[in-house]
Amino acid sequence: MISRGFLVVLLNSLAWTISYAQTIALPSNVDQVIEEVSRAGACLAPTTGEFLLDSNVIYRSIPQLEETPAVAFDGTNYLVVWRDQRDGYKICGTRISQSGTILDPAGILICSHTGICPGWPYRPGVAFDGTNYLVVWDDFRNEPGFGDIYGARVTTSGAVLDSLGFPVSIAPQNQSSPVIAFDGTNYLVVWYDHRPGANNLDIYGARVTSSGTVLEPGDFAISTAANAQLWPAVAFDGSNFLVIWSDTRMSPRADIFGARVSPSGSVLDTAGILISQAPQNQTSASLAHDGTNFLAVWEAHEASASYVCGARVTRSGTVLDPEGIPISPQSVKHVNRPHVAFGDTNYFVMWAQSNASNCLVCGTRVDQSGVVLDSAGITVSTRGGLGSNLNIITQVILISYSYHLVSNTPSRAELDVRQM
Ligand SMILES: [Ca+2]
Repeated sequence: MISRGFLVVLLNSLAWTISYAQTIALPSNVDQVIEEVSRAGACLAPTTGEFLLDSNVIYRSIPQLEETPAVAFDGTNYLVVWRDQRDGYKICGTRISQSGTILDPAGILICSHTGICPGWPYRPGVAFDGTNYLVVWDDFRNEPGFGDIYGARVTTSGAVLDSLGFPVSIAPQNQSSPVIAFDGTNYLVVWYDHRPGANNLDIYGARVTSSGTVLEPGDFAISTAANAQLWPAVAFDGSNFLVIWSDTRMSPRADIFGARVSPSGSVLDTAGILISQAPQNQTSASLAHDGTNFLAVWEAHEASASYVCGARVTRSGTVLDPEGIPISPQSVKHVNRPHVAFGDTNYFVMWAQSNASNCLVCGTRVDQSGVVLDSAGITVSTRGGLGSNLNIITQVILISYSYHLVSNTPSRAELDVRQM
């Protein structure tokens, strides 16, 4: 029985492969599975190159979960991190080469709820600064039930430089679900924050240097609008960060708002930028930048359906698609967890969707003018889970959709994607 799963998609930029990771929860065995899919050839069914991410050594198979993965790329390898419940809660990671080799088959223990780092860590985020990775997570070491944000640097060889983890924010109340981006000098860590009190969540952030110094130990507010701002996403455009989130200031519905943050930590849009105010809820936002504009995507909920919609946002914060771009097929009535990344030419947007019998992971290219190129959707994986409960897939994360052609045939990537 597959009870829960997630997906990480890595596009191999050299060998024309897509890899994805999937948690499969079995009654007596829980392992994170990475599958590699060759993009060459007509058959792109995800059946080749399967291997266990962490099949031995410190991670014994017990009926617990791995969940909430995040991944970054260092130019040579990927670092995948996740929350692992086996033998207690911990943040684990492994490096994966572009050819799909697990470089740390024993896993990298980044933070554990026992011993040196008793923080019941959860929901990691990760980014790369050109030298090291910074992994951030929810951490409950200071007060049970009230999370803080902690971080630790991990080298490209997989060494954890901050074995205790360091606090990014230990403000009162709960700090939750950090996301992270790097601007060439510093990281910006962003999370949603319960400090105003129940039902009035806000978006906060802090910059962290490459050496692990928190530049704003007291952090700073990015949005303190009325009601709840939560589940942020962040990306950097070469000049500023854009942070977006789900926002209930016009309660009861949730809309998508954003704000730019300068590399010096100034919030440039203190009132927020309204990105989508469709009639019902907009949630689960994801964000990427194409060198010119951002593309924000989110779940757009209707009375008995949910779709993936998106909008482009300029560097100056202008929303180019205020009516929203329908991205997932309108014939598919239940989608969730969209994620977006940018390649050399187009965006790739992924989501989980359900039909009568199973869950699929599907996607489409979206060009820089906002045109959906694969309007019927591309099936990325048919192994998202069994049954029609879309909640089986708890995470779908596309981390790097960048392809570098080994020949001068740029249409090949497009064609190969279509063949999926
Ligand atoms: Ca608020």
